[in-house]
Amino acid sequence: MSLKKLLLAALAVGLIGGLAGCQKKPEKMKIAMVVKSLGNGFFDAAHEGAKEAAAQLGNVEIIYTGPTTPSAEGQIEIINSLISQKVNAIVISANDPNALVPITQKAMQRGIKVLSFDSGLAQPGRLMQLNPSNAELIGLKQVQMASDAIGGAGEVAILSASAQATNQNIWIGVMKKVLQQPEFAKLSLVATVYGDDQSDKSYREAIGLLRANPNLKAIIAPTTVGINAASKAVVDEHLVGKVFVTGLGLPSEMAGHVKSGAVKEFAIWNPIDLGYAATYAAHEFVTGNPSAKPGGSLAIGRMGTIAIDANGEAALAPPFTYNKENVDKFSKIF
Ligand code: RAM
Repeated sequence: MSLKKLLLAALAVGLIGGLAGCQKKPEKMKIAMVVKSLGNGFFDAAHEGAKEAAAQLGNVEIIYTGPTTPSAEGQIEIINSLISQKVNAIVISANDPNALVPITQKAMQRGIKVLSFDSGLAQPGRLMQLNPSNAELIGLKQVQMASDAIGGAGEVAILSASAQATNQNIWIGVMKKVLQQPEFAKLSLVATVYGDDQSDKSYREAIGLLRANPNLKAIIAPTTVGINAASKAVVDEHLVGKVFVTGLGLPSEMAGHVKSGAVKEFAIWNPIDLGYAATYAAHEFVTGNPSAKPGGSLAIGRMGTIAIDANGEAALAPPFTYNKENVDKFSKIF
């Protein structure tokens, strides 16, 4: 090669290299996970799953956020700030099915893909709702566990999360229907109270239930925060063996209560898988997968494929039951 050609070649390489150097690295896809409130072990586990999915997908950043107490107002403020940050997607566990719709619609108008998971948004406010499992199954399971714990007869009460929570309200609706079935005719629901997914309020509400209802036999808490607080209340009031707690709990938080005898059985799905699947689903909507729509289906990494129904809802696996035989094993996972 002549000196001239060599110089030209060097110039070309330099130019191309220089141009490449000016080019920005592709931006990371930003997926915000907005939870009901921070400090809830259930959502910490969902966050683990979101991070696992992000690592597998590559080039995804998870922004994990939520209010300090589970309120719609707190989530509205957070969504406003996520709109300014121009995130690509929001996956939210909603504190209210309707109050958040105007703000999530605003987000969607700005091109942000909004999905709800765990606790749903009303259909006009989101593109998809990812349910952990089938609501009918979750409701029936909890009544069945309460009935089994107390020999099929007696007074039961519900200690829920916040009064507007979409998911708990759907399950409570199912439980009330199930209680009408002849099989559960000897169970009577005497009260439904709300601990707002706050440990201290849930504990106070549980103590209130126990003192106001001396014949109470079971507390059903369809919330991981509530079931933990209610179990502690039963122990503190010296009612182990007289009142049984059941519902939805995390094995890591419930192992001690199973051992104390306050709880015989409880159930839950895998919250890590729920956060993982929600993140994959959001990714599919952002990348514009044509089957990311009602009636379509989505590939969700190690969890296979899920179908989206005509209402834009999808559901994962049935809840799993925990008792003294298996709680220790699972308490190491979530
Ligand atoms: C609490 C939250 C969450 C619910 C679980 C079972 O952590 O209320 O939304 O799915 O309980």
